[in-house]
Amino acid sequence: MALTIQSAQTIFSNTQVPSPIPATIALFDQLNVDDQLAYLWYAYTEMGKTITPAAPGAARLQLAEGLLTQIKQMSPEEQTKVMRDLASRADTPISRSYGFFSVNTKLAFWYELGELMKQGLITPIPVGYQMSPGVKVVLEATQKLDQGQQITVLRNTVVDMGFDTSELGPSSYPKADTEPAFPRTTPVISSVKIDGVTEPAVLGYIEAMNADNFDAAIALFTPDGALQPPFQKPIVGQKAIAKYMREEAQGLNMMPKQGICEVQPDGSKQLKITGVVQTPWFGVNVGMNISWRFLINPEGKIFFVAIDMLASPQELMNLRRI
Ligand code: 45D
Repeated sequence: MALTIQSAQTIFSNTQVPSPIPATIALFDQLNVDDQLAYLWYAYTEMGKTITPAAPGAARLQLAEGLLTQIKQMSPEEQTKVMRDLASRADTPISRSYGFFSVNTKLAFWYELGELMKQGLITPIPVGYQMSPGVKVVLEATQKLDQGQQITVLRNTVVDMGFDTSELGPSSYPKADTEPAFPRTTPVISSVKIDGVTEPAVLGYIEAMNADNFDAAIALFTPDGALQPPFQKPIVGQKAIAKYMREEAQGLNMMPKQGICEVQPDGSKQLKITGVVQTPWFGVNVGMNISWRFLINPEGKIFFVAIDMLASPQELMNLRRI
């Protein structure tokens, strides 16, 4: 029987618990634009009391510099309009340029805006803004999340801002191959040990990812293989996965802890592994509880892997099918 991505997506689905992250983002989506900006500002500054992202490197900031320079020169009213346009995904030149940024450049752009706000060079919240009760509801929902989930909410809202450029064709902005590298914060883990798992493709995958060796990781996939990031559709094919990894998987520390492996009648294997991932933005200060669900074909190649954010630390133990 041929493996399909559709059936692969459902492996171990009965061990999964719905994540509170989409529920929080759904509440956020219902806010009006000013409330969204205010929510993000409060959430970011509140979070900043315990954890702050690492400053993006100069090479990364340079990609956002053109926009930042323009915004710095604007009046407070114009600055507010730019932020409203970004949050409402309006079709403006700035909102388009932002839409072409990679995920990490979008984050770097907002990081720098935040710094400029602290220095008083940019207005954080529209003048005369009055908070609506809805903002409090979303803030309270956010406080119940763990830190890994909170930074995921922030990241996803930042990614969704700006004009949707996916239908516009390529832009002149540097992307993919020219993505600046993230410096690694902790030493590379050279030998991977996962309780209950000896599958070479899985161990090799983690080892390669922890060294940013994406070519080695990609070589473990079948040509039609797929990778499904949290809350996203599967990315299909080695080339597309490689591009995604260069853009979004640099500098991640992956620390799988335990897993199970079930061999199927056709010789394929289904594995579920849970553990912790650290992003270079927050280093060792924030651990994200995640799972990997692998489908390995009878030849030992990765046909499918899904990465899911866990709802709670208890879910790290949710490996067996009921
Ligand atoms: O004024 O095996 C606001 C894959 C607006 C690869 C702001 C993976 C208001 C395969 C925006 C709030 C990648 C899928 C200011 C594994 C305002 C694989 C500023 C998983 C100033 C395991 C906000 C990787 C700012 C994972 C600056 C799960 C916010 C990675 C900054 C997860 C937020 C990474 C930042 C995450 C968030 C990174 C920097 C969740 C970073 C989050």
